[in-house]
Amino acid sequence: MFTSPYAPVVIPDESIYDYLFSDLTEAELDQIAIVDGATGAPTSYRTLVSQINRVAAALAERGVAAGTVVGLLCPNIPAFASVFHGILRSGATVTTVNSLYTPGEIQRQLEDSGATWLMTVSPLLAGARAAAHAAGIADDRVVVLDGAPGHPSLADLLATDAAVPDVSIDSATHVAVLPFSSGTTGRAKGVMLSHRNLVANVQQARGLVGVVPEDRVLALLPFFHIYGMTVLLNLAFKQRAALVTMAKFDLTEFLRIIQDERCSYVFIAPPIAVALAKHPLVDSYDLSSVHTILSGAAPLSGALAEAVATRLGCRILQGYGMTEASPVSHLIPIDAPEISRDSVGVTIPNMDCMLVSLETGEEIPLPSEGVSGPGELLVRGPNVMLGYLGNDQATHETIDADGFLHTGDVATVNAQGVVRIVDRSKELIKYKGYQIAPAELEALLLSHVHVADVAVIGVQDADGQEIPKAFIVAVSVDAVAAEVLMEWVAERVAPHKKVRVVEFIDVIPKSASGKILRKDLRAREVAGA
Ligand code: 4UU
Repeated sequence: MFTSPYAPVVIPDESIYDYLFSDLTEAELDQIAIVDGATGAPTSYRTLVSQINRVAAALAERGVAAGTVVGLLCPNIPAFASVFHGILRSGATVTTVNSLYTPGEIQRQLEDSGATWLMTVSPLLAGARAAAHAAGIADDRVVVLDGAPGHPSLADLLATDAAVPDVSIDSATHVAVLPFSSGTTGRAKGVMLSHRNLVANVQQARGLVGVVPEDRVLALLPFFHIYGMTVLLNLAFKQRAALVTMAKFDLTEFLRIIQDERCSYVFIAPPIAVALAKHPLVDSYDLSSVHTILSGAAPLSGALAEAVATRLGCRILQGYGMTEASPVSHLIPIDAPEISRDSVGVTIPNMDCMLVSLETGEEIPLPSEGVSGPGELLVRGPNVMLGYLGNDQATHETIDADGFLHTGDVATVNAQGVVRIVDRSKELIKYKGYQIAPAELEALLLSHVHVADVAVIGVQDADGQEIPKAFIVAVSVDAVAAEVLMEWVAERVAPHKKVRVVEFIDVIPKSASGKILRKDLRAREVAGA
């Protein structure tokens, strides 16, 4: 076993609201909490906290309470912060939905999470309403933040004069959020994260991330995903920094906002590093305000990290984690230039780790010098989820009797405790840092009349980024063109889940028990390349 080189931190036993906002000083209340990147409009901590409390009061007045699950389908706009924390303050649970989801995908998450309310914005209303109706949620429980006829709006909620509900939250057991993740196998499942999980992860990571009150943090990564939720929405507020929101990625707008809003700390996923290293547009903007970039959610090569740091004249860090760990478990700390940018840094405080051999399941010892052999990374700590909602089997397959979360990632560790992610043993595919569950695409493709069998794996594109590829057994030779199948899938899934390469194959390699042998397909892919 190995642990953090840092001393443990104290994790307060309180709700995420109390942890983040209850001790704001008068001076801090006047600071800017969040800026709308599109318009430059600022919101102070005072206004933010007031809105959170009024949303909580208005929801409680309408019967929302502990046990209620509220879906939140909203891009990164300042109002996200008010309603996200308002829902939590009411004692209810938030399930954050990817704002690019199709109506079918939204409906599935609403149903799987047991949501009885949905909050969204008017540009997403058509799909949101269709999904809500299909999931049995009536219009008076579909809040349209910016207003729409027949629906409550954020202004309606803020107009309440009801008192903030007095909810008692047992932080260790009260489910705060239900983000969805496929984990090591199968389809997306609701990940039960408690208030304590969320508090813990900010407390564990904040010192190493090093965001300070003076920072202006670019909030481009979506708040609905655990990276944006913990590291932007929660950690930046705890540090009393200002978040600058960006609702959707566009390179020109990204560069303009950094320049005009003088952003100092930018959190990214690796594809943005590719753009920052290579794109000519980058030279047309003044990015001198940026002192640090942190990349996470997918592998970042050391060479790419160096290229970004050199071009921008800033520091680059890498973080690693997963939804099931709230998410952070490893970070390159802000003040550790000696740690290789090829690595994901060291274990954060209050966590234990272990590497186990993929072949034997035996523990791989921490080397006294040099680097260990590769093994599956297991992590344990106060940020590890309570479990998957309504799926004890998946929970027990993922968290073992000793409390270790099996990440499905293959890592090495050196004598200094620096961890490198070298491979992935689970099914999961990451496209631009977003999850794709192969099982979901396989089930969809199998429902196509011309598809007899299918397996989907992640392969690398020319920039070294991961894309999903489908190996397809057609019902008959030349039954269907690859483009037709890709188009058919694209019409049914969120853009990040599109199948980007198709190869027809005679038979899908499977084990005796019928499991797809993904490693054989990966080996075939590597041999082909
Ligand atoms: C190689 O993507 C995330 C969490 C991202 C995160 C965590 C801590 C970003 C910054 C930070 O400081 O969660 P999920 O659940 O969407 O995806 C989890 C999976 C991991 O199991 C791993 O396979 O995403 C992959 N992953 C990484 N892989 C996440 N970060 C990395 C990384 N290198 N740095």
